[in-house]
Amino acid sequence: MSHELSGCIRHDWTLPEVEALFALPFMDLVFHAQRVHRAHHEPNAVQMSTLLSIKTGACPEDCAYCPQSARYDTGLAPEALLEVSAVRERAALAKAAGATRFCMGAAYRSPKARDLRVIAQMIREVHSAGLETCATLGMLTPAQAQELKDAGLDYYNHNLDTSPEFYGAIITTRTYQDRLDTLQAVRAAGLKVCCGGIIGLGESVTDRAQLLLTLANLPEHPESVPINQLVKVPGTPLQGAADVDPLDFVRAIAVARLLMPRAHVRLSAGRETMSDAVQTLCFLAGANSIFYGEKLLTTGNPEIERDRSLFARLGLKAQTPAAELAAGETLMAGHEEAATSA
Ligand code: SAM
Ligand code: DTB
Ligand code: SF4
Repeated sequence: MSHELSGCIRHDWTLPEVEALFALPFMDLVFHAQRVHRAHHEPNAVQMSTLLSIKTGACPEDCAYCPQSARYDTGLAPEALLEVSAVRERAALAKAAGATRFCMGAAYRSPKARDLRVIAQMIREVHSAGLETCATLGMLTPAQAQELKDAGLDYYNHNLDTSPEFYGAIITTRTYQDRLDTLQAVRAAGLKVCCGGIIGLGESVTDRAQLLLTLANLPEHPESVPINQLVKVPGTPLQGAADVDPLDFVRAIAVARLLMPRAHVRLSAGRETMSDAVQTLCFLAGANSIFYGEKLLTTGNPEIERDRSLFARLGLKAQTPAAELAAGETLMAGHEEAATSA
């Protein structure tokens, strides 16, 4: 079998290799993605994260897709940092609904010291409620990443969003290198990395390949790779962006799975307008994580009942962090045996 389809953990992907994966016949690509998925993960388990916007809007950055940038009139009412007690309540509701991870998002370029202290307290509360914790607060220094780690943060989300080449057409207020520096600070603090991007910004297939290749060629693969479909928000520069062919979105999920076999690939923003059948293809192509709950940060997400019914129809179940660990160990043991006996 060719090297690209082997499911090995690699950090030396080349652009022609990744473009070749995108160019495979759809059935071959999805078949191999599912095969690699099964070698590393419980096939019918999906990790569930709930998002909460803890500080909304009035962001100084100019990300062309984002409803929270102060530069675009999207009709969004800005909100100050939430009280810790409000976050505690929302986390308890998310846990009761079945989420295992709680992700707090803030519309910052980077957090201020005073706000970070409050957020550290939020993290302690969410952690003690028995949820995994995740935060996405913009750029971090190594010291800030360490402060979050010390508060009990498990994951930090910071996306590359698109290819280095296309990035400048989407964001001008910070560089690709700024993003890579934050990812390095997050890793150095011992946090798990959640890092992915957006499909539907007007990027080419080569840009998609470059994004996924950049993620896979990081010193360590992110534990979690969110693949967002652009949510077109009126008032943003990308409100009129062309629709993504749903099958091309599925291809991006499949390539992410093949490049980063052990990562949780998250079918992220965009599910609300996606049919159950396309979501099913995404799961078949190796997605094994979702955002769960009626809202993302400021835009909609499928109703809990719709997700419950889809999971029931597909025989999917929510993955607990303990089961995830156990499955990883069992599957890896099998994999290593297979590798040594081959
Ligand atoms: N402000 C912080 C930052 O950008 O680093 C954290 C929050 S920001 C909203 C997190 C991510 O959400 C972005 O990097 C982008 O990938 C995603 N996102 C934002 N708006 C989106 C949209 N309209 N459609 C899809 N994804 C979006
Ligand atoms: C990610 O990759 N997607 C989430 C999360 N990380 C923070 C955010 C999606 C935001 C969609 C637009 C909104 O709801 O504001
Ligand atoms: Fe601000 Fe993050 Fe939105 Fe960019 S994506 S405008 S940094 S909230």
